Amino acid sequence: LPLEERLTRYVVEGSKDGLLPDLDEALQKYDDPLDIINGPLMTGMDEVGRLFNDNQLIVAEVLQSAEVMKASVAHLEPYMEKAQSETKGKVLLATVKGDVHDIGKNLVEIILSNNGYEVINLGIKVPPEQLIDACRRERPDVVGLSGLLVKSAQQMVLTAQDMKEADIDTPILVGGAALTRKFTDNRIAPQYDGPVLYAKDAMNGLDLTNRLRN
Ligand code: B1M
Repeated sequence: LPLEERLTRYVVEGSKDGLLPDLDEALQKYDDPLDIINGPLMTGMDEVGRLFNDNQLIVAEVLQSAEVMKASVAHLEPYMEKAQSETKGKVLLATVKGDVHDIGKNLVEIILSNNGYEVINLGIKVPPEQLIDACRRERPDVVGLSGLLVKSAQQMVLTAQDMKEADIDTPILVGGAALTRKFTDNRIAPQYDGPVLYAKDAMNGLDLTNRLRN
C-alpha cells in the first residue's frame, strides 16, 4: 500500500504495528508534520466516525483508533515548527462538561504552545464552575472550549451564560466537530459580553488567537 493509505489504515484498524517507521517516512516526505495529521491520519479518523455511526465499530475499537492518533501526534510533535518568541499570552483550554473527546483540544494546545502561548489545559468534562475558578485564578487572555458532541454545542451556550453571570468577558474561542460558525454567532455569542470566535481547526484557532492580540 502507498504510505498515505498505510497511515490511514493504522487509525482505522487501531493498530500501531509499523506505525512509527511509517511516520518517520512521512516526516521525510511532508514539509509540515501537521499536514500528516490533517491529511492521512484525519482521513482515518473520519472513516472511524463513519464506521462507528454505521455500527460497524464498537466504542472499544474507536478508543484504539484514538490511541493510534494520540501516539502519532506525540511522535510528530517534536518536529513541529516552534516560534522562538516571548510569551504572547495565556490560554485556558477545556473540553466542556459531559464530553471526553480531547484529541482536537490537545492538538490546539500543541499548536498554541509551539507558537508562544502559555496554555493551561484543564482536561475533559470541565464544568463551568471549574472554568470560572480557573479564570479568576489564572486571568487568561483567551478561554478555549472544545466539544465534539451535539450536546456539547448546547453546553457551550450554558458555559458562556455562567461565565457572563460571573462577570467574565475574556474572549472565548470555540471549536469541535458538532459546532458551526452560525451556531457560534447566533446561539453562543449573544449569551456573552466578550467576543466568541469559532475556529474550524487548530491552525485557525491560532490565527484567531493571534488576531485577538492586535
Ligand atoms: Co466519539 N463521537 N463518542 N469517541 N468520536 C464522535 C464525535 C461522533 C461524531 C462519532 C459518530 O457517531 N459518527 C459521535 C458524536 C455524535 C454527535 O453528538 N453528533 C460520537 C459519539 C456518539 C460518542 C459516544 C457518545 C459513544 C458512546 O459511548 N456510545 C461517546 C461519548 C462520550 C462522551 O464524550 N461523554 C464517544 C466516545 C469516544 C471515544 C472515547 C471512544 C473516542 C475519544 C477518545 C479521545 O478523544 N480521547 C471517540 C472518538 C475518537 C470519536 C471520533 C471517531 C474521532 C474524534 C477525533 O478525535 N477526531 C468522532 C468522529 C469524528 O469526529 N469523525 C467521534 C480527530 C480530532 C483531531 O478532530 O476533535 O474534531 P477534532 O478536532 C478538530 C476540529 O474539530 C478542531 O480542530 C481539530 C483539527 O485541527 N477543534 C478545535 C476541536 N476542538 C477545538 C477547539 C478550538 C479550536 C479548534 O479552540 C478552543
